[in-house]
Amino acid sequence: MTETSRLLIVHGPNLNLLGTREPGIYGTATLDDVNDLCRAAAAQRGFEVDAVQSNHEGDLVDAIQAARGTAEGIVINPAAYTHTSVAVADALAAVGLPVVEVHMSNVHAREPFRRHSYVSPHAAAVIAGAGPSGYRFAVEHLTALLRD
Ligand code: CA2
Repeated sequence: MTETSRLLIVHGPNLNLLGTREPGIYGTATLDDVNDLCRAAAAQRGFEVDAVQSNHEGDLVDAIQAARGTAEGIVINPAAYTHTSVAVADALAAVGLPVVEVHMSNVHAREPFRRHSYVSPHAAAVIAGAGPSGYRFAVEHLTALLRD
């Protein structure tokens, strides 16, 4: 464990719109609400949280690479890049930190293209369909992995 006991929360494209559009699929919580939820869950377990959101694939890769040495684990909702990005998957593999992948919607009950994830092979766990609470479950699982 590093001295800082930090987690990195990574949010992919369009998740900055949370709480403003498509509440039927993604709920009414904003991205700030989700980050607060992550911070609260992490704090209960003695961890701090850095959160990043980007609509740009390379920025997500940069953030994941930068986690080496600053974070002990990563919670990521890669959003649409889940289904398309070898670059995000390679960055997660390269950084070598434990990863929990989160999707607020149940990607397996939607369009077929959402059933494939380039990220899942690099994840210790995948949580889908639990809405914003999925992030809390992810933080709980990741901190348990890191503590045990
Ligand atoms: O269920 C999830 O969390 C997803 O990762 C969300 C992605 C989607 O491409 C994945 O297949 C599943 C889309 C994120 C878009 O977020 C929005 C939020 C509010 C309004 C519009 C889009």
